[in-house]
Amino acid sequence: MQIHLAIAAASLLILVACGDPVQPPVTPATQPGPVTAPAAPAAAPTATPAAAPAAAGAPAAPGAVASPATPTAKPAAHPADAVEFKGHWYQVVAFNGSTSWHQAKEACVKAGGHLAIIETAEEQAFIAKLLGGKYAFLGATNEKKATADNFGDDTWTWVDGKPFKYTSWMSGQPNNYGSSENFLATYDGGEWVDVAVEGDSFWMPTCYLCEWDN
Ligand SMILES: [Ca+2]
Ligand SMILES: [Ca+2]
Repeated sequence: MQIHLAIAAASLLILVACGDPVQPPVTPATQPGPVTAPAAPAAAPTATPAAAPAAAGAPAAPGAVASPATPTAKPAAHPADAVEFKGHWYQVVAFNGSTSWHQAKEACVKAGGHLAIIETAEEQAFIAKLLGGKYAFLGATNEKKATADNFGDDTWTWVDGKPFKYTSWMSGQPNNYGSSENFLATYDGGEWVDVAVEGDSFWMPTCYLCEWDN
């Protein structure tokens, strides 16, 4: 009886040893090498130019490197038939009947530009040639500042608010004839005269000159 018990106890010890219930579990931290996500598959092959139709425009010439669009480029404001000089664009707009300087000013603004602002001798020479002797309104006035005996250069401002720096007055002008000449215009050779808002018997406008800065 005691022998049987001893054998049973020994068998139990063997079973316990073989079961090995206290063996420390293998933790992931002890696994050799980090577990990483499977590598992303290689990018799908891009479509060949032949398979991808051009989105717009003519296809690039073979070997040509497509240049990216310039995001800062502003769409042109000037009409297609305006004339360019040093990055500015000009158009002589003729009219029949009476048109006031204010109407001319508004028309240029409505067209996306402004009555011409002449800032250099080069620009003056250009517009004189463009006008070809036509009597045109230009973009300056002294109507806000003028008085009967105050019509000097220092009272004139351009439509953008800047004071005169360069001037191209005709000899004897401005003279504020009749105390009502508060608007800038051109004479035969493109030189400047001060005129009445709709012209008068001495000077009648036949056009105005619009300018666009792009
Ligand atoms: Ca100008
Ligand atoms: Ca005058």
